[in-house]
Amino acid sequence: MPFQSRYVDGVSSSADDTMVQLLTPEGKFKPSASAEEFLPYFEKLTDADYRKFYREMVTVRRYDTEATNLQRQGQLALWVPSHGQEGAQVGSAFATKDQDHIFPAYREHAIAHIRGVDLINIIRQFKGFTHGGWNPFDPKHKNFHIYTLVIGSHALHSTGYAMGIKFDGATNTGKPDKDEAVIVYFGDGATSQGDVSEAFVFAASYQTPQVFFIQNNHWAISVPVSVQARVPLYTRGEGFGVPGTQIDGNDVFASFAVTAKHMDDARSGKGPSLIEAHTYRIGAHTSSDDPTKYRSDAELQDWIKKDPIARLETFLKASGTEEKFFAEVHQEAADFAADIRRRTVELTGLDSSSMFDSVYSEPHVLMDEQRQWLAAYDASFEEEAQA
Ligand SMILES: Cc1ncc(C[n+]2csc(CCOP(=O)(O)OP(=O)(O)O)c2C)c(N)n1
Ligand SMILES: [Mg+2]
Repeated sequence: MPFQSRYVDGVSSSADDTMVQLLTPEGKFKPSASAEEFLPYFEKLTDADYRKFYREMVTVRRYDTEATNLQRQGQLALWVPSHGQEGAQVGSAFATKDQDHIFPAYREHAIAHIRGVDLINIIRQFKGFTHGGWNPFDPKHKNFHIYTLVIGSHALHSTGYAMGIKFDGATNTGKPDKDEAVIVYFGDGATSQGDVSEAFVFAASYQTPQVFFIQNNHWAISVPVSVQARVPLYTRGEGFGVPGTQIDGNDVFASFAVTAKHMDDARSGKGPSLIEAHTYRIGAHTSSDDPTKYRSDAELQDWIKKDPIARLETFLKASGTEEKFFAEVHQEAADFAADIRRRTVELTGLDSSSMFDSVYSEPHVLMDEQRQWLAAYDASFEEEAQA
């Protein structure tokens, strides 16, 4: 008899009853039984932290809308929207410490912002005006590594980096404020890549200080998660020796509390672990995709009801936050987006010879030859024009 997929409805499912949730989709604070071990982390948060989470989610969603519009207006070659995934991203990013290293895929705009990366850098990338990196070309500015579009490959990079941290003795030193760990973000589809399985093997063998954070947004372009996985993804690591927790990824509190504990465990020598955050990509896969071709409106509407921002807003209002706060946050977000728009239009491209600059860390004879060849080639057009 074929093994029955536990992603039951063939398209999206659903969560196990072990899923950790603190804030219900209706915005009620009602921790699930499975949340108990994570509650001490939530209890460290203050009202100011709740508002900070809200501000970040609203700001990055507004930024994402602006970037989508800029792409449609011909300013960007491509855009990868993050709309809907702000709860998973904001909660987990606030659970990292400055000394931790983050390995993103390509949709982690909120995480970049929380780490202090100026978001014009992401725009620059999707405008094709960089060879990678941030501020403007540093591949690990704020310990936020480069966006990686080769699906799953950065799982191996992150595990290699975490092995390095361990060999350097920079983790589990007994000084929690100094101990380093790694967190790597990838999607449900990426779990089908061999690189991710290999990363699990090495992480378990070397007991690396790291967390694998899967944003299960239920689709890998047009392929549903039920095709990628016959078992819930949080159990995918078990056979490798990488234990996992499943969370409601649209619950920013669950994302914070669970990631904080997993990262603390990683920093204190308890080895690698995995988090599967159930969330949903509300927009298209990228600006080149049309999701109406493969998913139903009913499914989309169902997930819109679970929106991470709306539920925190309900919670904040019920706990006495004044209207003025929400109005201010939305105004700030609009100003932020307007500033991004202005700076996007002002960005200038790179000189084509810059492609040779970052291939090797030191001058290289082959790069010099190719640079000269390109210069002569470019000059030949000028000669042609004058002839
Ligand atoms: C190695 C590789 N194969 C295929 C692709 C094409 N591709 C780009 S995104 C994507 C789907 C990824 O889905 P998932 O990991 O769930 O991440 P999501 O985009 O949903 O956040 C694919 C197949 C690629 N970029 N790299
Ligand atoms: Mg996906």
